[in-house]
Amino acid sequence: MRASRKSLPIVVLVPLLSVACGGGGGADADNGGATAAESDAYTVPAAEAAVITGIVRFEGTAPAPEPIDMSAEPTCAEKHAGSGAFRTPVAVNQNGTLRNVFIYVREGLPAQNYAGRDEAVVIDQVGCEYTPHITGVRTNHDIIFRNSDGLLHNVNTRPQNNRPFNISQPTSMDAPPRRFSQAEVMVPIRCDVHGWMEGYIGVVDHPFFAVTGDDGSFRIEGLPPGTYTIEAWHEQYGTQTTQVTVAAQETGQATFTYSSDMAGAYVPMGAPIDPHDHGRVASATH
Ligand SMILES: [Cu+2]
Repeated sequence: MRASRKSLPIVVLVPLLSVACGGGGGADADNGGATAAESDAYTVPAAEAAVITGIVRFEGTAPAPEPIDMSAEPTCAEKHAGSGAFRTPVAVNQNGTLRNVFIYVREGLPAQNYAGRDEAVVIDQVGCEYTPHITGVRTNHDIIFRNSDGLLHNVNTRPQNNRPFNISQPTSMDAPPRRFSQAEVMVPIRCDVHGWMEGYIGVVDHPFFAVTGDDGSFRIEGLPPGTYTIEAWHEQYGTQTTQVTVAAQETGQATFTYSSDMAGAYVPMGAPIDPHDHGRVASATH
């Protein structure tokens, strides 16, 4: 439905993008486009900018990591020598928090072309795993798929609202940058050669997102003052949302708690995201 309404601008954009990506100077052409977009990007003034920080806790007993048999790929198996290779969809940190949770502003953001997070994100294939496992990226920003293993991988993306692509990477290389034009949480990526390889990309049309790491915390800064719906997404335990109101220069807190009881939760994939508070913009009360 949405696609048909936007068909005109897309028709104009696609030839430009394909020229930019297809030519030998693809990276330069893309950067040129990004620079033009960045020049009118909006940075929330320091006197107004707010921060939302938080932590993702985990309660209960984490499921045991599943060993991966990489014996068919000695190059990858060697990279896991000693520790072994495991699937860890539930990655619990030492401090009882949950790693690999995608956190983002889902609602409440005044519509703007926000500055920030403009650098290309790199998703590497190392030891027959995606690194990072969970990646956040802005719409129309570069994603570089890297193969550091020197053996055949392919990157098979399965978006529902974006154009899918499937890149074959026969040896160590960087693929030309790819982009998603529509916000979508999440886009799964798989390798058809190695069935255990899986990752997820959160695509949002603003820079206010994070992925929890080794301490389960996150920090989203440079926000306009406002009331936001913050969503947490986990690949096995689904999504949770919370509302946080922040005033200028204030730091708000958001805490999420997942538990082992949530096994079998509904995990949304491909949800289109329109995070903006259109009413607020229309009334121009800012
Ligand atoms: Cu692979």
